[in-house]
Amino acid sequence: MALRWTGTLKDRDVTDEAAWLNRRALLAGLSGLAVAGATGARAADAPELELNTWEEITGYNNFYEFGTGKQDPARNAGQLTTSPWTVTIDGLVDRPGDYAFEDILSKMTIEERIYRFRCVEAWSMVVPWNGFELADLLDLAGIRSSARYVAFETLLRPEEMPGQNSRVLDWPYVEGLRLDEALNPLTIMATGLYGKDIPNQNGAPLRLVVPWKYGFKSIKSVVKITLTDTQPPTTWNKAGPREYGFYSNVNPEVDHPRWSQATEQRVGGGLFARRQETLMFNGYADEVAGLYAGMDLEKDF
Ligand SMILES: Nc1nc2c(c(=O)[nH]1)N[C@H]1C(S)=C(S)[C@@H](COP(=O)(O)O)O[C@H]1N2
Ligand SMILES: [Mo]
Repeated sequence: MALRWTGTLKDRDVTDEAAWLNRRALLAGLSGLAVAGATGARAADAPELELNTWEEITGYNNFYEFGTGKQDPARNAGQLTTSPWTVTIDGLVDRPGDYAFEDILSKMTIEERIYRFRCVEAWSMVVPWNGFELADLLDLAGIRSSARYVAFETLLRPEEMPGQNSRVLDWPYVEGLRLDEALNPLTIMATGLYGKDIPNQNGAPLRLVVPWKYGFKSIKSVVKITLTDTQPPTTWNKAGPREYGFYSNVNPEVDHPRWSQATEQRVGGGLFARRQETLMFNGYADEVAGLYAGMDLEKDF
């Protein structure tokens, strides 16, 4: 793909946002390049995704470890120490162990992925992530044939994450995917935004991004990944099992018990901007609908 970066991000690859946007504008003019990915996902029919700005993406966040307000993460996450950082990969893998973030980076291919992002609260953005496929990281550890699910865990460090001193959620934040969801090429671990290192409020130094699921599945600041044979518990499902299912696929036809999921408000669209229609699987049905063939998506919400 024309928009692909190979190798890890070096200083020389980091451009300022303005230069980056100019490059994008140029490439967008070439048509069909707006969504770059291993699968060439949606390249033909979604060329006009309009990126949210750096300020929007890094100034309006959910990261309850730093407070429940949308501006709290940007205000409070600066104190988080993200280096050194280790990701423990264990469970049903051939090479369990502690993987240093820098070692992981040196082995991964960093790509740009422009994805729609849809929070269960019915706001949305379009985000230019940099990162690598989760499948490549799991390959490092060697997936055993008995593995069926992948469990993720966020850092637990209340000294630096003030929200963890409140009982608003069960800490550490945990999430999970079925193995085939985890291995889908759309599923990435993001390490950057707009070609820069991912800011703390967005989940530094690495966070999951699963673009066809509600945002809370995309767990931030991951320190542990465990391959299992049983469905792992997930934080929002524990907090409200009737409201937040394990799958949490974006679905305009299955409402949240307290609000409609048929439409969404784009962040930054302005107070009077029209709401836009929410797309099945957040617009990625061609790539992922097959994962759920035969399932009742109202029951397995
Ligand atoms: N560890 C952790 N991960 C998290 C959250 C959180 O509170 N803690 N919030 C989730 C929710 S609800 C959303 S919508 C996204 C927000 O990601 P963003 O701030 O990068 O837009 O992060 C998800 N990942
Ligand atoms: Mo969310």
